[in-house]
Amino acid sequence: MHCRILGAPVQDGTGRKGCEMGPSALRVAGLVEALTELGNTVEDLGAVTPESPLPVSHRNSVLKALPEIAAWTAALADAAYQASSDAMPIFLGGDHSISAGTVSGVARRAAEIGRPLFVLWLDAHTDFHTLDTTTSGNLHGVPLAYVAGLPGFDGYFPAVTSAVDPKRICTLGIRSVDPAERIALKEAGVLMYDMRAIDEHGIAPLLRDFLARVIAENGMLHVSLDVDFLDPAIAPAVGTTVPGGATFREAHLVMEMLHDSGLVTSLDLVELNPFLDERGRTATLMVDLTASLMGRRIMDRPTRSY
Ligand code: 4U7
Ligand code: MN
Ligand code: MN
Ligand code: MN
Repeated sequence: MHCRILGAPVQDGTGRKGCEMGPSALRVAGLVEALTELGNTVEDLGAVTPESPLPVSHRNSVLKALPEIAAWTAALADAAYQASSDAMPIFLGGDHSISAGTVSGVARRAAEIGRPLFVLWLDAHTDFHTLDTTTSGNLHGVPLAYVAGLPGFDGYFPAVTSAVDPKRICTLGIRSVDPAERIALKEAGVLMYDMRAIDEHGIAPLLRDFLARVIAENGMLHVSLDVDFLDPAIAPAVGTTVPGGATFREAHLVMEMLHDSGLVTSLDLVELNPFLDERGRTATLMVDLTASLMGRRIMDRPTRSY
């Protein structure tokens, strides 16, 4: 596989500083080396440059850094579209607001190729607020609603040229959903596997069902991995910890199954806040999970043939 690494040192989408250092920490933890060792070729394109923010005001007065995040979204959408022409882009956040740009860019690419784009959202949260419904004002809580084409972003964020069909979105690991998101998710028909579903059924059959849907439609698959998908006990370096997250093995199993499926065409590694880490353990775990997604395995056999 040919991988293109793009840094997105964005932190204005959260209430807390530090995500700007995410791309550096992932590089220091050996991301490029791990990918290369697995036989991939890697092109590190460095950091994406945001466009200049244009002043805007919005009726929701709690919104933070709207011009800045809109400017990043435009630049990242372009970069993602370019980088996905003939390689697998890996986007290093930065907070989760970067996915407004990365997913819309790869969605434009998928539309051009003529294949549907599916999105696997690995997160404690659903990030399904609109600019009107967010009560925290932190724009890392809106990217999934934006790429799904929900109304209210027009005139603030770049127009979405190819929205992702909400029925092709699967959120996995969910354990924190705000009331407005709950309503919007149901209305849109997003596939939601919360932590209870994982507890009751095990994570493998849930993921297998979703992957079967991607295969059935010959889809492309974007994976967006938020650090807070993981249990805070194993991944402390995130501003929005929620107890009861995915275990070490659940997370690796997801990545191993994704590798064996051969379906993943792009990846976000987001929300890592190195300032909150303990001796680099979260950065290292994110790199190890990426390695599992790219083919590192315990024994030399697939987890299941697809
Ligand atoms: B993340 C939240 F209120 N929903 O809107 C909000 F719970 O990218 C959290 O998943 C958003 O980390 C979390 O602020 C965004 C909150
Ligand atoms: Mn998130
Ligand atoms: Mn989250
Ligand atoms: Mn978070």
